[in-house]
Amino acid sequence: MALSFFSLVTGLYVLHFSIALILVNKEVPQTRGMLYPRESETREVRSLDGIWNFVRSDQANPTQGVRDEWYAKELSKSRPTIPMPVPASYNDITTDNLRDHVGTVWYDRKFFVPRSWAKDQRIWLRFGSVHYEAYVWINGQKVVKHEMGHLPFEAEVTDLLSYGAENRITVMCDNALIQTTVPQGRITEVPNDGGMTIVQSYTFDFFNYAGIHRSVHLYTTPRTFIEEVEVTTNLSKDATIGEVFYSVSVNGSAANEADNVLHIQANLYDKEGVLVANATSDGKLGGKLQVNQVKPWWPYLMHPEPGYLYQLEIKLLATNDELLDVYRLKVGVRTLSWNSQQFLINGKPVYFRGFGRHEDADIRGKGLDNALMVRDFNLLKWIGANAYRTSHYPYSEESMQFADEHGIMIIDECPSVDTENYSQELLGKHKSSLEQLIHRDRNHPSVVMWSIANEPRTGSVGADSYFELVANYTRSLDKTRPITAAIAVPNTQDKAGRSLDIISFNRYNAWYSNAGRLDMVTQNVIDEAVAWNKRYNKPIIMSEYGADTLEGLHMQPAYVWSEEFQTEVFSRHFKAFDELRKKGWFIGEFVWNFADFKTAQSYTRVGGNKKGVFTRARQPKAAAHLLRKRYFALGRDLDQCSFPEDLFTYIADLIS
Ligand code: GCB
Repeated sequence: MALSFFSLVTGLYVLHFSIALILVNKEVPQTRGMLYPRESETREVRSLDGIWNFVRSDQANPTQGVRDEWYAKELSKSRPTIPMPVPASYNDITTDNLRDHVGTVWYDRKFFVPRSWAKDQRIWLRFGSVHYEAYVWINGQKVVKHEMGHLPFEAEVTDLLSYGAENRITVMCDNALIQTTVPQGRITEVPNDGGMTIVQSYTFDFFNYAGIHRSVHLYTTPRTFIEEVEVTTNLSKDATIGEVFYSVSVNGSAANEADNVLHIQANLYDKEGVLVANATSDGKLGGKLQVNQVKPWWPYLMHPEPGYLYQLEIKLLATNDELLDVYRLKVGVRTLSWNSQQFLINGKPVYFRGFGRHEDADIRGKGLDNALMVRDFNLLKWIGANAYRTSHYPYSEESMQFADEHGIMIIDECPSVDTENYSQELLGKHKSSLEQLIHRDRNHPSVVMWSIANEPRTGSVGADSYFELVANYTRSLDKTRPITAAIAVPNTQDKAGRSLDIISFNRYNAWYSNAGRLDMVTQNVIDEAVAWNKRYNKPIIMSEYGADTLEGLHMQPAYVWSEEFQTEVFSRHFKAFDELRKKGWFIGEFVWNFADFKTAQSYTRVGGNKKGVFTRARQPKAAAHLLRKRYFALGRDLDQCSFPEDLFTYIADLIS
């Protein structure tokens, strides 16, 4: 049978097919350490954020700086520099065409290291994220190289620093995306008016902002220190007793001394700072804390006190009880479970009402911005959302901590978007992106699901084995959370759904299909969700729907791009969702998008993607008010939350 199949296909097809078949499950590097930098009685943290010096390489000669050793001295000695804020994307800072630069750019700055840091401790340099690839030098010495945006990396720099003296850090950042990066892109040489030029293209629909996107820290640890903490939690059936399982790894010489039996003292404090549980570890540096009368972690609007967090204090002690290191982190006690119909938190079925989002803003691009983050969470709560997907890459660690505090559930997505041209190399990078993501985010109670890709080409040859390997790998790293992917191919063509726990689908009825036809939304949404469920017998989420909307454009009757149209498109979807909710397996609705965002230039985008419910400046469009009424109505119906006083505007006492 195989023979006759092969004889029917072309040589190229056979080659592709066999490449797909020989994908193997190779090991990927495992992340170590990388605890979020926090001060304690044994640790100091210093920020290197601020204005750095910046040079762009000649696009036609991206490796010149490495060959000419620009890192060996101040950048300004090699090239004229310009000031560049860190953290920020560099693209929208200047008034020239830096926005569209392809290839490498360089940053440097000087900093002092205090004399006191020379004493018996270790110093680490940590980046929250650099997009896409980073090479780092300290005082001209190579420190670390990291590929993959949106994820942290660090290296020990103890022996490279000058103590009580000035030091220099140099970073080269490369934004080029090719077919084996995550996400994928293409670099081509194209004729322009002056000869030839390098062009970066990609199929995904957001601007490829680049640079040092998140904070840069130096931090100290003792010689022997807490390198990793992993926490999982459990609740008794009646939700009165909580269990916190912790496991710690230690790095340092004391850990290797035969006569030194290191142990952990773990203390758990409630919000008021009262000690509610403590334990001393076994020889494996792990153990369990039991919390009576526990306050579980609940999502926003599912409980009067959402986002309840305890503080876990981990003390590393030597045999003689000498205190070696202390690290503290917040812990939410909750359980997750799922079956072919439902997703449950603390035993209660969840209905997700949320958004796909982007880290995106005017001027700073994808740079970490606390003002924007706090504003966004205020808007999420104002509108009554209980969840968002980190479409289409990991968001800042600070925002994950904020989601924990505020009870916002996260579908945590790796940076694989529009995945195609499956290859062994891509598979390795894709798995690594998930490994780094899970290592970073595994302790966040807000993270309730992993999304292994957005709109992968799951109808293509090889997609089945590729996604089976990616999903199984993800499961091997974390069995406590379900796995999804946001799929856009028709369900009849999809080959990845069988490897997922929850099916998410993206569809733009009345926009990309049947543009303008508001009468062609509701039934299509119902039919497609039913078809996905029939095919896989798994819970279904609509992970994207929406319509581009230019704020201030009004048209009655509704017409594409107007505020009326977006409002109507939402309303037609709501009707479908309510029908689907009755079926028991439809578990969530996510609008695309929370806010307008920047894309590559194209004739389909006016200044970017305008499907936001909020403008890029984070002000509501008309549809935001409608969505708010729905999300709170769902909250009241499903979770007995109360309505905000200003949810309905008084019209007349004739209408109630
Ligand atoms: C999608 C993509 C998202 C796009 C959106 C759109 O399906 O997942 O990244 O921005 O459609 O607006 O086209």
